[in-house]
Amino acid sequence: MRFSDFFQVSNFPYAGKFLPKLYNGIHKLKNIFLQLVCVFLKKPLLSISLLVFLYVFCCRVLSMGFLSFFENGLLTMRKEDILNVAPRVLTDRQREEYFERGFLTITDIVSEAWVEKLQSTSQKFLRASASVKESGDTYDLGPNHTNIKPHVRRLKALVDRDPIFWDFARSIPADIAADLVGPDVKFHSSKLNYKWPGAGELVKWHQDIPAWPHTNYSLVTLGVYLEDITEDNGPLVCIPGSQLGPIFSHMDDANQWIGSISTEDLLKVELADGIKTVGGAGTVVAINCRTIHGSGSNESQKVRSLPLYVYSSADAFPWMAQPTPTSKTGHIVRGAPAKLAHLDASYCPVPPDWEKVGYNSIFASQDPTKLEHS
Ligand SMILES: O=C(O)CCC(=O)C(=O)O
Repeated sequence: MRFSDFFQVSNFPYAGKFLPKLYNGIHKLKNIFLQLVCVFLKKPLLSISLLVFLYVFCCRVLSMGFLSFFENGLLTMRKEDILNVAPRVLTDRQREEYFERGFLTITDIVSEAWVEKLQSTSQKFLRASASVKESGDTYDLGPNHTNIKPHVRRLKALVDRDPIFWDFARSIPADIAADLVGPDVKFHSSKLNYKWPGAGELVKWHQDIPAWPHTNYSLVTLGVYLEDITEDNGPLVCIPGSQLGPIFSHMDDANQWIGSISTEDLLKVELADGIKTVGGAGTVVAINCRTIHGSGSNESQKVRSLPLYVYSSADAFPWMAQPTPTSKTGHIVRGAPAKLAHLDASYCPVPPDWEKVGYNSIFASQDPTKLEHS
């Protein structure tokens, strides 16, 4: 009796219909397998390469989880859509580099006239800080601040401090943002970080998005160097490709915000790959909100002043209270407001409720006595 005849005569109720189909399926699979074996014997090199590729692909998908593989590899930032629109100020190569590495150093982009205006407005606020004794809405003061020697770590909500800062936000940085997030650009926030000689201030490794999570990861921070920045006066340091990796928690074991990535998580990051973004006054460093970055201490004799402006695509919306809102947050600075929200499918750690706990600055959140810079 043949195997198929057995099904015909069986008493099993579905034997007549179902089991012969199963038998045929097995038979076809067997044929496919035999054909594959033939191909393997005829073209062993090609077959081995294919198997190795499949093995590596499966390992990667399994180790990342299916969702994060697709979200990190395919779905974030809608790179192709953005690159399909003609750039305003960047080259295609620069835009490609931003998407590949998660950051971009753009030299000679801000005019000397703008650098001078920003510098003199910043100086005005440093002089005015002499009469300020503690941190508040305008200043984050360091421990060495006196009325004779300022130690301002941050000028907060920059665009609300002086119209010059808002005029600048709507000029060249908005064009750069349009080239990196798409033609419809929304202003998010701004601040000016100072690094004083000898103050030993480092900004520890962190990502920006955990402080202000949004529906997508288009957000870009544009840092504008107001002085010539070399390797020793506190340049921003970025880890290439880290925008495609996980978003790390910036809380400690007691679930308190620490504004930096834990020592344990940093073991998973190639810190040695960090690139110091140097350049003359007027250089802009664009950093994607997922890119791991930080900065070393200022070993020079002069203060380093760094205005930072954050933009998103118009279709990115915050899903928690914002830590550093300004009166201009949400303004469309290029293109049109969004009619649809864009959501990148991803997990993102939930920050503290800033409306309840308040936010001072990254310097106040991080403990500068414990440093993980490589
Ligand atoms: O001021 C710096 O060097 C780093 C700034 C920064 O990354 C931040 O404030 O998030």
